[in-house]
Amino acid sequence: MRLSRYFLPVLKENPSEAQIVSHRLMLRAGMIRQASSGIYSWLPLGFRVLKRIEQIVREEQDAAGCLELLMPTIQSADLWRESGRYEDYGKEMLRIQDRHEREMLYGPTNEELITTIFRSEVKSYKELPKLLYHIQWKFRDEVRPRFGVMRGREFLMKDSYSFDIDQAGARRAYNKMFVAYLRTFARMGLKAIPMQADTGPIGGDLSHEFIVLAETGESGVFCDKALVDRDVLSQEVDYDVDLQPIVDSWTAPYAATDEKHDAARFDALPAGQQLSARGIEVGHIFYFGTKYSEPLKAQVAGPDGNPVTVHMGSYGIGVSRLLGAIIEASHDDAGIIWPDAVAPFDIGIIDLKPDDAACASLCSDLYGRLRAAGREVLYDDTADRAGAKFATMDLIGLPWQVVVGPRGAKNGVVELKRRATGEKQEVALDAALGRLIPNG
Ligand code: 5CA
Repeated sequence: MRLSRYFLPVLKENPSEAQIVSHRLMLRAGMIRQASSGIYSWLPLGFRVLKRIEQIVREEQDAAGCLELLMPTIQSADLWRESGRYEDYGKEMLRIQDRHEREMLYGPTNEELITTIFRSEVKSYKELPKLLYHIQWKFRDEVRPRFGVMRGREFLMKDSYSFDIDQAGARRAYNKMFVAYLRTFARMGLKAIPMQADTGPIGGDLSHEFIVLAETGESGVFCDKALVDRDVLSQEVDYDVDLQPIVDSWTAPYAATDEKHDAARFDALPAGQQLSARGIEVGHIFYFGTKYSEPLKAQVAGPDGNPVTVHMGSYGIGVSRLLGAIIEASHDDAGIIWPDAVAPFDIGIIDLKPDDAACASLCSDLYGRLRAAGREVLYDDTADRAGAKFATMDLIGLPWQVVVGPRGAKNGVVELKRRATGEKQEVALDAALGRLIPNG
């Protein structure tokens, strides 16, 4: 993408409404704009990151055997009356009337709707287990929408739902999601720690929140330091085997959010192992047995032909919130530092003198070859000052920068900069391509 043709409205000044660094940087980098309180438009750069995050979430759900579908954002109030949650949900639920004065709502979550799909279509225990998910916008009329996409009113969530014949089956589903979540967040360069958590309006008695440690996090958390630097991705996961040992290895050390904090257990840890911090909840998984299947009559015929009420769980990831969490975890004074796996572009090319023939020709050659090799490139071919170009490139945080000036261009040399470390190297064009094209 040539920057001259792109839409990247960067801000030089810090927007006054943004209290935390991720919100500030997302506005400054031209990723989002507020449409109304807690509701955002996603501009091209932000939308690219959102799509990449969504894709990682999708790949890990698919790998765990979860099937993607898509339910609507608007739901019928009657459905929620059936489960008994219509009144309970209170003011957080956005209630709407259609032209026939039928009561509708903008879904804050989908337990009810998925359960009715299940009960209409699945009749026998032989069709179980089933794990279904979608990635869809939600609306919660939060009392205090704040911190940009971190606590929005409209936000993108991945929510999965499991259906099993009994509690043991539901536990297997829970464990699959537990392990899939560890992998999902690790692939985005995040250290997310599963912690015992309160179940809130979703309900049930088993739940874990996945927490990214950050000073600006809204939750107070307590955990054993041993959980912080664990390697997650080096081993392949076979979702067909019993995952309980992996889950146990994560849940044995102490980790809880403040609502579930057990001071006695925490204080029993050696002082050097105690970590009391703040964190961002990027995922939350629940087992709630028959809380929804009972009132909504989601039953299948069991092996003896008698009806059995299915056991369920639900599993959420804050897809749009993850952008904020990643930026909180990965930035410096100059701007965002995107982990390679979620960066909006892999490489930024800075042409320091686009009206110089040698510069322009080397840049377009480089641009063409990188793109031919499947790399995503943002090519700054604008007539801006060098200082402004460097500042923008640092602000938007692409993992690699290639700087091309007239002197280097004459000799076929470019400067390669790794955004994360700031390390710079003058290299010949072919050597740069070698670094920038994996297995190239
Ligand atoms: N039905 C269940 C699981 S699918 C559920 O709704 N869980 S939840 O309430 O915990 O939400 C799932 C995830 O959505 C949270 O872990 C959080 O990462 C994200 N989330 C919740 N509220 C907001 C919000 N206001 N803004 C941005 N993300 C949010």
